[in-house]
Amino acid sequence: MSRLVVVSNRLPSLRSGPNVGGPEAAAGGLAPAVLAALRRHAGSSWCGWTGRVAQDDETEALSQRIVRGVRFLGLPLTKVEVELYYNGYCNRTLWPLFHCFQDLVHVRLEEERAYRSVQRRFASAIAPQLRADDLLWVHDYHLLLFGRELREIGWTGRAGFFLHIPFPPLELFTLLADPADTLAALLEYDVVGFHVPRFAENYVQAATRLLGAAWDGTHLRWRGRVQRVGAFPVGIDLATFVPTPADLERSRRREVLGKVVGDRRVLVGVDRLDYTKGITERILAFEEFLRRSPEWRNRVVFLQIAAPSRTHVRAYHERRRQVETLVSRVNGELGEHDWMPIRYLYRAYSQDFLSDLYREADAALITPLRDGMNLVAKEFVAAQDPEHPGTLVLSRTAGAAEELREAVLVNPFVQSDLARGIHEALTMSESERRRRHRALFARVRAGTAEEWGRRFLGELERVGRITDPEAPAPSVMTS
Ligand code: ADQ
Repeated sequence: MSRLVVVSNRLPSLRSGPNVGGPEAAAGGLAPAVLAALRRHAGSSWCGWTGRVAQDDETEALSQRIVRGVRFLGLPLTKVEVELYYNGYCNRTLWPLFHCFQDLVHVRLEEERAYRSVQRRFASAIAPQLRADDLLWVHDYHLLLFGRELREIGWTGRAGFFLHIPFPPLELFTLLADPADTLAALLEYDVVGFHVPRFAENYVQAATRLLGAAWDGTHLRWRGRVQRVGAFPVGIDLATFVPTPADLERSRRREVLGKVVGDRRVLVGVDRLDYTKGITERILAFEEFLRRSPEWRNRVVFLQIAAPSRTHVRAYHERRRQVETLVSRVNGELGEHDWMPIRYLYRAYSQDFLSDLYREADAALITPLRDGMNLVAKEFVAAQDPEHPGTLVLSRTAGAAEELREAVLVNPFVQSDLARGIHEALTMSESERRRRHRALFARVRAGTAEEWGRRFLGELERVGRITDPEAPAPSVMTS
């Protein structure tokens, strides 16, 4: 079996010890899914930024640690790189643009240059570690150009790329300074994967319209390159969330929430604090629900947990202030001396705690404005007590909605529709909740994190680096 080399912007936080048992991510996400794949391939490595800010002359140093058979190769970034590449081009240009937040996008050529040069530096640090028959799996929007940098150094092995966020429609993608060049770089990968077909379609449309690439339903062909494009929906590690009999007993006694909310119903929201997650819109919808359905006052609590994220980017601390102002206004206007409608916590919690919380809540409000997938939705489904399941209220605009069709689907841009979803969740009969949960759980179980890695790497192993000598070499079109 080939070795697997994963490259992502950040390495997971490496903690080892008797009670931790290996590396984990501070706030869930892709790490468990990627680690499951790495452990199946002996001699594998994961390369990425350590999170440490280095001095200018330290950037060549590659740190190495081996944890449970996986080699972690850490690359430092300088202060300037963190500002221009990470806070700048990644999180002020690509993140809002790919999520269709056009008003928040800024494009600075200096930041774009830093984005290129970090990927060139990553490629030259990682290339000496690669063997010709390795499988290279590159993750996310931070590394769109990395494959081309490696090819320029001369590495010709099999390389796949997975985008964890949406790929935007053409009109938005063309706001990048050089969209055709970004696509040409992406075409250096042998397999490109997205969560759902909709994003793959956007990518194919951009490649065919801007580059003149040819599409046959599974492969793009351009200048001798043949690329497999597909949808590979990410899943979760079931064992972390599916309850044991002891978990069920505790949650039936409501050990986590009982003391805090009494016998009131609980709606829960769990997100990174990010403007794409629709937290302010959700609070406004909850307010509308309480104003329209006064019989629910003092009978329901909305618990929103928001993990700090990208705190050095202005849009994020502005959003944090907005959330805090809104929570305090709604609590002040609608609360009673013995009831706070909203409990808001700005911190990260362990997955075990979240799992208990999901199970004790009556419904989850997972209402991002846009989201590649949204793993919290799947975690909530997996954590439920099948006899007394809670209800999932989910945005139509999250990738997860393509699979989790039995959720209460809402349009997060329409406040009254969200308020309607909250009402539906709180008044749904137990038999209907059970019926929906059975269907949702079957889907979550069929598409685990492990299955996602197996499918993507299966394609990468099959396709290999095929070139197509017959393919014409169309000129670059700019429309
Ligand atoms: P994220 O935008 O981070 O991921 P999501 O998929 O929901 O979004 O993953 C978040 C993870 O962080 C979950 O595992 C969740 O449990 C955890 N988390 C969130 N809030 C937390 C908190 N307060 N404390 C502790 N843990 C918390 C990106 C894309 C998504 C895509 C994933 C994976 O934006 O669309 O689903 O990658 O591909």
